Amino acid sequence: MNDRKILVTRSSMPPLEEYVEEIAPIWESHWLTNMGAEHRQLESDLKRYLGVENVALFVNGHSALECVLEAMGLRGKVITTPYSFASTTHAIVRKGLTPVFADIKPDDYTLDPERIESLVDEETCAILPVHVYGNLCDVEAIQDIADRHGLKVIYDAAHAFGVRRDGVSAAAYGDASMFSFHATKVFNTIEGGAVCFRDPRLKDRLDQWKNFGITGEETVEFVGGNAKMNEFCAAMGICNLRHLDEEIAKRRLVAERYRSRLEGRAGIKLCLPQPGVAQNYAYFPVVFEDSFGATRDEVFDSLGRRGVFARKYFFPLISDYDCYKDRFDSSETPVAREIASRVLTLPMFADLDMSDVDMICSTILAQGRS
Ligand code: T4K
Repeated sequence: MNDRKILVTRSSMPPLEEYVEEIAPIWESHWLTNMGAEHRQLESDLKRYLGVENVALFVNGHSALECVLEAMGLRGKVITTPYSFASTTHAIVRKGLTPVFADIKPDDYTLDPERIESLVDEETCAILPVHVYGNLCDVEAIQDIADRHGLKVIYDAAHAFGVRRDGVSAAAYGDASMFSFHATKVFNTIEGGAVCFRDPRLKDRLDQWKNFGITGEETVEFVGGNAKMNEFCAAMGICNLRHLDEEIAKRRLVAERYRSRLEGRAGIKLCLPQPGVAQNYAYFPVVFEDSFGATRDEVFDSLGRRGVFARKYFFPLISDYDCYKDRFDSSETPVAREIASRVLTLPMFADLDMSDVDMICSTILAQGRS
């Protein structure tokens, strides 16, 4: 066994000199946070990169999601997916809203529009789907349901930065989309996040919610929190954004190598590329079916013995968490429950060596029947 560890991801970082050059002016200005020059610059860089009019930056993706739910003044039930990271449901619950779980599609693991409509009632105020792994939700079908019932659509796009369909970025769909810029994401600002939104009137509200509800030097109109991105994180984002397309291109080669080794093997299910979608290759999920001959947990353990730390994103299902299991029944979302029990996300980052990809694939295939 070798001592080297291969983790599920590794943060992208710009050349050190580039970052130092970016932060050097801060030693002149002494302006460290509260919407300074780097913050303003990153907002405008993101508008250009994403092709959207409205962006608000946040200290992290989770706070961004909580803030947009609050700033929209939502009350009642929110239809969402249990197949996600804790943040998605926690944001709903922490804002005093009630999550209602709909099942996911078996091919790309995003919210199944056919499962949404029967859950809508007079208390429903919004749909909160997740572009999980960077797979785009069925945005037209979801918007259609929302329009018919007067619901808001807020996307958890934490995984979907850089994803485009027919040239249109994931940020363009619904009333708002939340992106995470956490260290583990395709594009990072160390910690950080953003909301892109349709109604420009939300901009002031979001900026005020993230700054204690302060609306003027002597006026505080809302009970807001503190969720501002600082200048050092914004500077990291400005640098990382310059290298993003190159990073995604490298991730693509890694994904293609995994695919060439694993696709078509009995019992191994991979997400299919979506038509017209330029992916960001954020994650590489593999689902192990019974015909593979080894369970997901057996594969996980065998990789661990080779120093490869894949992750079970997303297991357990959110509705099975200790804090939720008494309120929800995961058997009502059987597809999500099934995928959560069988999925493994393999190491995926721009500089992952092809020889390591080969070793990971060989280790997996050695566990299988064929
Ligand atoms: N919605 C969705 C769908 C999300 O996936 C997330 C976050 C959010 C909302 C909320 O966004 P944020 O508030 O986080 O911006 C990680 C991340 O902490 C979390 O951001 C992410 N989703 C989730 C899927 O993964 P952990 O607990 O698995 O992270 P951790 O510390 O085990 O790190 C995973 C691997 O990443 C490590 O093995 C190595 C690598 N790593 C990690 C860190 C912290 C680095 O290379 N550098 C680093 O600095 O949650």
